[in-house]
Amino acid sequence: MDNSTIAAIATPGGRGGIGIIKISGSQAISIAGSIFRPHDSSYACGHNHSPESNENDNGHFQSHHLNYGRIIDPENERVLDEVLVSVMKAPHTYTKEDVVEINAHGGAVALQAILALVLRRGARLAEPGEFTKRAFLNGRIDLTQAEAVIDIVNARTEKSLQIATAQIDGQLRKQVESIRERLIQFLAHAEAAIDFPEDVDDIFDTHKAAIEVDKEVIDPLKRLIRNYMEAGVLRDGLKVAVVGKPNAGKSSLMNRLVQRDRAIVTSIPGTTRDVIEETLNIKGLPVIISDTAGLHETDDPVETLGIEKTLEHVNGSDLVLFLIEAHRPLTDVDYQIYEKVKSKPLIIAINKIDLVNQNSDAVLPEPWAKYEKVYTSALYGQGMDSLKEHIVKLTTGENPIDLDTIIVPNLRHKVTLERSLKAAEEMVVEMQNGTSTDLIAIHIQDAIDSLDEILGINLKVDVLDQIFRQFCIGK
Ligand SMILES: Nc1nc2c(ncn2[C@@H]2O[C@H](COP(=O)(O)OP(=O)(O)OP(=O)(O)O)[C@@H](O)[C@H]2O)c(=O)[nH]1
Ligand SMILES: [Mg+2]
Repeated sequence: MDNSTIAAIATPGGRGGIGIIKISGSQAISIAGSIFRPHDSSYACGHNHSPESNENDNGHFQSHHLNYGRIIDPENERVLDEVLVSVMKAPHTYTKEDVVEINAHGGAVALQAILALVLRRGARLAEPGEFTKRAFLNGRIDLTQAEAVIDIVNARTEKSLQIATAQIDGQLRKQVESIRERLIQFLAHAEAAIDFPEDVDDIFDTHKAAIEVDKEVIDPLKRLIRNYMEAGVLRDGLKVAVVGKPNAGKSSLMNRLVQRDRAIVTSIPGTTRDVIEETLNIKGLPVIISDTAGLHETDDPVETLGIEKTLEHVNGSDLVLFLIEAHRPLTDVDYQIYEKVKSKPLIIAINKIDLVNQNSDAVLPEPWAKYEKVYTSALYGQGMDSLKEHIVKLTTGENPIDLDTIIVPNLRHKVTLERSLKAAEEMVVEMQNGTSTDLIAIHIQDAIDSLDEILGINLKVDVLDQIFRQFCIGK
């Protein structure tokens, strides 16, 4: 493993009250010691504070304490910022290496200057995710926990954060390990049967094993994969496309939901040309809503492009909000749009309800009746709560999943679990057919190998790099 000392700005860019520079590695403390001058000797454990004499002075800081002082460039004695420095000695740190965090107050320019100084003193700029990668390589966390760090950073709402935090406890690892453990037992039996073919029936009862694999391997794998599907929208956001004919009130509805004038509204049909996206939080559910161009036949090339984009968006969405007008009969255009969206989870919003007798029940064609419908007035804000309730209900069902207990794999895990499941299913078929034990053993090994990828056992370097590249710098 690379044992260089790494450093990065750990706080997001832009203006902020404080910014943090993180340094990790065997030289972290000596580098920090060489550029830090304590404000008051009482903070500094009685050491000499001339920067030169602090060079490589590991005893200069108290571990797990905040040290108050200034960062000084030893080459020219220039003060870069007033800081609080925390020093955490290995192994009880995030990376299991010596870690120093410099809390600076002077804004982005001062942060960059301090980072440049730290790099000049011998550290190297950390790659994205490198701190977490070291925590993994040094055995402090397993790969599923490392990946949960990415999810926590990217969490869009409290619910997605809750899911990611459960993963950091190592729940997924425990489940995967227990399935893997069971597969290893089957493999041991299969291999014994290969070694002693004359006793194969005593050693390895394949019919009994098939039933056990079904219950103890296939079922739990399927459950984990299903959790990914169900909780996926909580993590990644639910994509809702608002569609309807020109002037139906799509942009008005979008603006209502996000509570600001995000999209242009006019009484001229064909106002919206490009797809406009916004994220909002509906009862903890992250929703990415997109307002689209009104769908209809047109010769206008710009509008045609907008319509093509709309249809692409419909395909990629999790749910479609189909707007029709309450005060006018349905037109051919409405029917054409319906044909394009009917295979999607759908909510029909009967908009402009303020223009008709409020109690009138819109008469919709028979096949449309099976979809949820809501009456809205995007102009006056009527029906918005009901619309939000329908969106949540359609997404999480009547019995929302219990976020406290659910174990949710990420996409990488899900793909790998599916591979393991496929191998397990093939294994069961071979067991039931009583085919050669060698073939069964190969499938068991395949199923184990896939689970190893989740746990980070024997993982190829490029896979590891790919995982950690999703992080931001400083994490
Ligand atoms: N009375 C009434 N008028 C509405 C309602 N919703 C939208 N409108 C009006 O309908 C017109 C069109 O609204 P938009 O929100 O621009 O409609 P759109 O579906 O985005 O239209 P395009 O972008 O052209 O496809 C505007 O004059 C709105 O004020 C509503 O609930 N009631
Ligand atoms: Mg519009």
